[in-house]
Amino acid sequence: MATPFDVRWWLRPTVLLLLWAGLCPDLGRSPDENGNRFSEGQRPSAHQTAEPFQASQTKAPSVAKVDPPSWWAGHTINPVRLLVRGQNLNGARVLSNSRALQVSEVLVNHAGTYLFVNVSINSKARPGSYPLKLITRQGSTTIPFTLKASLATSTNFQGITADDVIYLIMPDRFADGDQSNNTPADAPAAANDRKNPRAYHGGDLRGVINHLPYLKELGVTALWLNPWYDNWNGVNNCEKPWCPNTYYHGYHAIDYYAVEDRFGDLSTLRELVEKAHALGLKIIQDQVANHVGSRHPWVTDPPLDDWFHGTLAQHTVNRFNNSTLLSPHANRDEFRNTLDGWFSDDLPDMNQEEPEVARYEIQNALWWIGTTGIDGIRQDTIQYMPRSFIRDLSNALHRQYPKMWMVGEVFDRDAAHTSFFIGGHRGWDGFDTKLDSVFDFPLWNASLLAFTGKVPLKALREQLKYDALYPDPLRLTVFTNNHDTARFMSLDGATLDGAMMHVAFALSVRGIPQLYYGEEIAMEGKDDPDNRRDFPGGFPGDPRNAFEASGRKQREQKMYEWTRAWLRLRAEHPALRSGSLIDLFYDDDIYVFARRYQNETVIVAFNGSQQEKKITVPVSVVGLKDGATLAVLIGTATNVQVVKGQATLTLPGRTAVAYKLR
Ligand SMILES: [Ca+2]
Ligand SMILES: [Ca+2]
Ligand SMILES: [Ca+2]
Repeated sequence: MATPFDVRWWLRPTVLLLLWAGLCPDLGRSPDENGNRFSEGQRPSAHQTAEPFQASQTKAPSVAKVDPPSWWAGHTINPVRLLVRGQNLNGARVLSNSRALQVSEVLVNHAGTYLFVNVSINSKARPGSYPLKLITRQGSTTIPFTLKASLATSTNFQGITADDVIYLIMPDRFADGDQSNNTPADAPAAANDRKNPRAYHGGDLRGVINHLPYLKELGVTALWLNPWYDNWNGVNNCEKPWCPNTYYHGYHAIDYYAVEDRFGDLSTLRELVEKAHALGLKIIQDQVANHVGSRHPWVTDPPLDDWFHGTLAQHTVNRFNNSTLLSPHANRDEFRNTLDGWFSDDLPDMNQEEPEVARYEIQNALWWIGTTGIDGIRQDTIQYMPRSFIRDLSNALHRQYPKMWMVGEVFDRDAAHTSFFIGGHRGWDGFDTKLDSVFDFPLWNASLLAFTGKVPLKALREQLKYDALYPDPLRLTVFTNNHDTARFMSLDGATLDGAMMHVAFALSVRGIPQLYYGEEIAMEGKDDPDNRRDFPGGFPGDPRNAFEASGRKQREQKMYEWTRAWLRLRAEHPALRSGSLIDLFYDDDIYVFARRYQNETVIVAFNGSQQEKKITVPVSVVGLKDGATLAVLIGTATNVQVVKGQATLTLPGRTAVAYKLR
């Protein structure tokens, strides 16, 4: 297992190289230059430039790509380590022409196709172009590199708290704001087909920008977009029911440093962040450090032999035996399969225990934040990466951006499992992941079951008691649905009033709520990809526009107004955002809790039965005195007087009511 005391870790070739390098006074000390000076016999690593390969190298070097292409002076990561992709790089030396940059620790792979180099940036260096020179015996070329001015910390990198409500957008399915990007030159016509739920539909960043006022008016405060990394533009064909398909969802990156060309470009993304911030909306990037797409150039030509766990031809596939990640009694083979197995045959698993991979991915996370000004990260499939890496990534984010926030997807319905991954406490393995938040899959599951009538309402309270496992339950991300789960309205037992209670619960219980696009108009959709339907009115030629009241059906409008009302209530009452949660009443049909913060108390009541219910709730336990009035904030109920420390609430069937002490 990946513990800090694992002897195998220290026997890894790269670690040996770094240890050895640290003992060698000659390495990394030259101010302007540091090539590979070691004879092959000295190099314990398989990654070093190999002299025998140089003999067969007859052509001049060339550079095709530099990751990252830019960095900042005064950054907490200094030196930054560049990964340069090219040809004929064996034996390369790298030179800096400027005193602002110093290069060291060059490493080239066997094939001469990748070069790593450290670049130390003088803290007083000014923004601008700082090309590096790459020289081999066969010739020389340039490594383009720039220093950027830092974005303002007062308006960017704000992090996410319980004062926020997140709205998840699948960019391809929300709104098409730029039809000119729908047919890239290298894409077959079948890749863009609104009749195929697995093809691109044309949605993009411009579409999100165009609808920022709609989102502001709805009342959410942060947008999480599914990945905007560049994905392959082609179409997969096969004889299976899921073909033809595309990577419209964005989870198969072919370039960790590029924006999907169908969604826009880096300047469109920056425009989105700036315009969102101007409206008080934050932006959350979906990052996927666990794996890349099988069309990534690394897959046929990896930068290092251990860059991935296995190869396209030979790898294990994750059996998703997630409990082996939690259990101290898991056997090594099962544990390693869950960490190292490919998420699917076309999602090569990154090896974060290779220090070069970890460093690459941490820099990549920070590059996106610094370049775009985003406020948070949603980290995909986070549990399938070593807990030491989650910690190192979290620490690196907070070191540079103190408010930065990352939520991890730990898709599991057991709170013992999800709580193991949130930061703020050490697991049995000695690790504190420092992870800011995890999605509350256990509570999502309980809410779906309760509000579709499959379990009694007290099941909500029975789930919430396991908040005892979390260092701070207010940091959980409570969600109603996401792009991987069937929409509420398409579940067995779903009704509009059930969906309304499900949303009201997420917006009033402890934690940071997250809604899924279209939920505010009660969109339907079974499992993936049916749960990713186009937002009505977001696309050219749509028969109606549900972004406007006039384009909504009656039930859509009812859901919209309800959702907006609860969002406003949450914004107006600190108790609903930051308050402690106190159970007041729970049985098969009813759940009533109070949220208390400083002098404010809000009481929220859910009646899951068809009948009106009259219940007596002990409100003296939350400090309400006789003669006080509980005033209705939302819901069709009447104000109530507190008598003898109790309040008798009359709750209409199948709805939620919120009260406030007056
Ligand atoms: Ca488009
Ligand atoms: Ca693309
Ligand atoms: Ca993994």
